[in-house]
Amino acid sequence: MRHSPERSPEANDGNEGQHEGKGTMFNKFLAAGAAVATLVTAASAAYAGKDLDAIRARGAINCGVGIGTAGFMLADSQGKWKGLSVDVCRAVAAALFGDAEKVKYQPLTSQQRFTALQSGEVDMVMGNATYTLTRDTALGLDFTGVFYYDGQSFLVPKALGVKSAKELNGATVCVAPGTTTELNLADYFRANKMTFKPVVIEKVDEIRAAFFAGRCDVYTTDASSLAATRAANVPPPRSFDDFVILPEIISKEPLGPVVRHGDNQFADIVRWALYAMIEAEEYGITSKNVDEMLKSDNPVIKRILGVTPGMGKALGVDEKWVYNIVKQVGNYGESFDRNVGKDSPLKIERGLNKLWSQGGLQYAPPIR
Ligand SMILES: N[C@@H](CCC(=O)N[C@@H](CS)C(=O)NCC(=O)O)C(=O)O
Repeated sequence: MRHSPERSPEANDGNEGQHEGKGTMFNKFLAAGAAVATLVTAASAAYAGKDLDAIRARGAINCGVGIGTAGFMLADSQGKWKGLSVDVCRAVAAALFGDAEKVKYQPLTSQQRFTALQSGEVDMVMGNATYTLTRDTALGLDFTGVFYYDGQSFLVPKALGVKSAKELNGATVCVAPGTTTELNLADYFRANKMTFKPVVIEKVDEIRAAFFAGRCDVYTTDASSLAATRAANVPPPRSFDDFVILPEIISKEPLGPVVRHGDNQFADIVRWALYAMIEAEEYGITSKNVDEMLKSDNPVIKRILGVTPGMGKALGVDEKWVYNIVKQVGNYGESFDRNVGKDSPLKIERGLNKLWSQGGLQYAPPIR
């Protein structure tokens, strides 16, 4: 069932079929369109799962996020959640409801996030969760992509005089439980024949407080989170420049949206909402120019924005799903720059998170 609808749309606009005679294109187009319509209807009916039904009936997505990390997930003084991770929840709501505001945020610690997802307390987790085999299988979860390619590092006070992670033998290290961080830390020190004393604290604000109070020499987590901590959480009179992130990146931390096993259609919507943000950046579609782009002659852009219908129907959402995401949330690059990149206090480089076409790893499969 799932295979058939994918095959037919390939013939749709003829822009990759140079080997085919022009005269046959239009007929193929009509035939393919009819086949897609039939198959897509059957597929959507078969895959409308109970999670998606419940979300639709509720009228909002329950999105699990962290406790509070600048640039990624942070509630402002009005209680409005903002950040790159939050924007993925908003993109899913824009695709599903045409309204990025239809999200209820549930702050969760690293220890709570997957249990909350398994129990149905939340529909998806945007808690800077690393995509790993055991989480994807034994925990009964599904990662639907990678919204940020990260890696683990170490934050130390400059006064410690340490220049490399290799100098951390015997250090006291603050770390959160239930994380890949905890496991990598042990592996790294063992591999480098060093010892450490862990200080394990569940809540991120309490970890930061412990670190700044000197209860540990080092704070280790994803480099993105260390950059956020350094930019937003250093208590005066000390400031940003009193701390350094060591140069070693000791792990791969591909951070992804997570859903439960069992509702493939909802997983598809979460997967493609993120891909839509990435694809929009690749085709130069921004929140500022998306209305202009509706008039584009480019068949790819017409299909992405639903001017040529079909993609919304295939996904089981409104044809304007990508338009709504880009208009209300922005494309991936806009969200990155605004929240964690050059237009934010964090000033994180795009690095691995550049588009594939610009030397990075961010790559969306085609919306077609
Ligand atoms: N990516 C790692 C670590 C992610 C993680 O949960 N880190 C926590 C503890 S430092 C965090 O940054 N939470 C952010 C927050 O609660 O705002 C994982 O998936 O295990």
